[in-house]
Amino acid sequence: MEISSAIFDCSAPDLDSCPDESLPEFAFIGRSNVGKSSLLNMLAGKDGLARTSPTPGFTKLINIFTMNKTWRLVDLPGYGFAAGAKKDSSRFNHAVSRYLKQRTNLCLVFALIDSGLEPQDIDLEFIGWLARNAVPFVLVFTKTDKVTPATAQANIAAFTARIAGWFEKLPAIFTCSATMEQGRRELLGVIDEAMTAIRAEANQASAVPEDLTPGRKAQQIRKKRPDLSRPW
Ligand SMILES: Nc1nc2c(ncn2[C@@H]2O[C@H](COP(=O)(O)OP(=O)(O)OP(=O)(O)O)[C@@H](O)[C@H]2O)c(=O)[nH]1
Ligand SMILES: [Mg+2]
Repeated sequence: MEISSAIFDCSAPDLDSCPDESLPEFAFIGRSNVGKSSLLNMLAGKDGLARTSPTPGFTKLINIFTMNKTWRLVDLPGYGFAAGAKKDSSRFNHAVSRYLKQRTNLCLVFALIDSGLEPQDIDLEFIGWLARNAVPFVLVFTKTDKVTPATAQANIAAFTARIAGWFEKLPAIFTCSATMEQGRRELLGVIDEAMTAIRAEANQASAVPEDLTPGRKAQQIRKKRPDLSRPW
């Protein structure tokens, strides 16, 4: 998929300040500093679109970008970093939790994990939370340029072994390096596939038989999250 336009929409402090739910959204989540904003820029093909920093906890708002005028990328604040000393560092932003649980046009989450680290409790805990809340996600192991392929593979295998029992079918796994532009085609492919499925769903909805009562018709075409049994 080509990205012909990538535009910053807004920074929202909470769910209620997010724009209307008219466009499908794909969001990046993961520990502070894992590379969410960098990956967003790499997919958008636009350096500096989302602001990146070596300082953990840099992204503090829900930052929303519109791609090709038809779908959005959403850069979320990370978890695992607390600016206030007394805050529980494993708690992630309340706004992020509401966004992930309630945003009806949220199509898919890219859950980012550092490929250079052995499984971290905080990531395992977060993936468990996504699973319990039925948030559709794929796993993306980041910064592959910083480690040998063997190390990355060992860390990925160890991580998936820890979470395997939580799912009937493991979520899809991808790797990426924003520095080397690795993984771009595959991740844009996931979005492309999701958009195709959404369009097909919309077409089906518009083919709802005319003889239904208006209430039933509305029920059938109401926006809903995509079916979790999709191939990814
Ligand atoms: N070597 C390498 N460095 C990366 C990669 N992706 C991100 N970084 C660096 O990691 C640091 C954090 O990147 P960000 O994209 O800001 O991370 P983030 O997850 O958005 O961080 P927060 O907003 O703080 O949650 C920056 O210094 C990036 O340059 C990568 O693929 N390879
Ligand atoms: Mg960021």
